[in-house]
Amino acid sequence: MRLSPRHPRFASLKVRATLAEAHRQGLVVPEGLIAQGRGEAFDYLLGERTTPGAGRAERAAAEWLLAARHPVISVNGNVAALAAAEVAALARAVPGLDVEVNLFHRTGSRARQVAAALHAAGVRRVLGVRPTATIPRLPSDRAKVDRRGIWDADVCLVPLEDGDRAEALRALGKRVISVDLNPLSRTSRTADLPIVDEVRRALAAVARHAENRRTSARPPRFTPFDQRAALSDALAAIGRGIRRTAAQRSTARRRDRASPRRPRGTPGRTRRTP
Ligand code: PTJ
Repeated sequence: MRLSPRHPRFASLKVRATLAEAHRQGLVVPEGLIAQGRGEAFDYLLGERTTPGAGRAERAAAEWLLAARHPVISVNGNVAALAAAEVAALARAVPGLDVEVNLFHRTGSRARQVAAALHAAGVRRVLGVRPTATIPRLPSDRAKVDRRGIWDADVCLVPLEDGDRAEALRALGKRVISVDLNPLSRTSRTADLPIVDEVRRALAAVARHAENRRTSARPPRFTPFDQRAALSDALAAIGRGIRRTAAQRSTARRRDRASPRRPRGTPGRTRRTP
């Protein structure tokens, strides 16, 4: 299907086409398309832009990644399909950041496909293709990790995660930074530092902040982050967006009632068809 750049929803349609193609190639699972739909709905409600609250979380995330002993980003099929270039930019901006494949619907061939997408985007070393450790008390394949990566990490950045693993990582004493457009998800509520933003915008912003931060003389540190306030901010942004749209709609309705528009192509009085 050809997409016209003049279509008002071109950007969103392009993302869908990218994911659908990645699904046909086996990189993205069908469940990944459902996840994207859920994410899109929240993004729509958030105004499809980075809210000030998400911006603050992205700045703090850059600081935490730079302060970490061993930061790791976990990459699944959706993230590889949508944001491989942003993952590569982040790996360049944060020295010592390891990039690890981690899949909920794991097969060897999907793990290799994710790694290939990351290499093609410029990530030099990709861990997790052949897992060497298992996170205890986690019944899904997400438990399979790399001893040199997530297993050893003190800070894990987990875009499009599931709540179970976020909990399991925290139980191991790791700091968890999530990226999830749903402020109500268990992942967002479990993470120490939830970023409620679209994954490409979020990773690009964290990379930008990390680049800028590296030139400062002040050593990076684990600045305190108010997780609950961040989630309340996101919910408030959704509420404001809905109220604003509702107000615009009722103003338009009042205007229409005051001066009703004539149907197109009917100058003067309209004739009723018998
Ligand atoms: O590749 P796999 O096998 O590891 O599977 C990946 C998926 C995404 C299918 C798997 O992790 C999954 O089922 O995730 P969930 O439980 O559906 O959660 C995904 C979360 O990410 C949801 O809360 C969505 O709102 C959110 N989300 C979806 N798309 C985006 C997003 N958040 C940010 N940016 C997006 N583009």
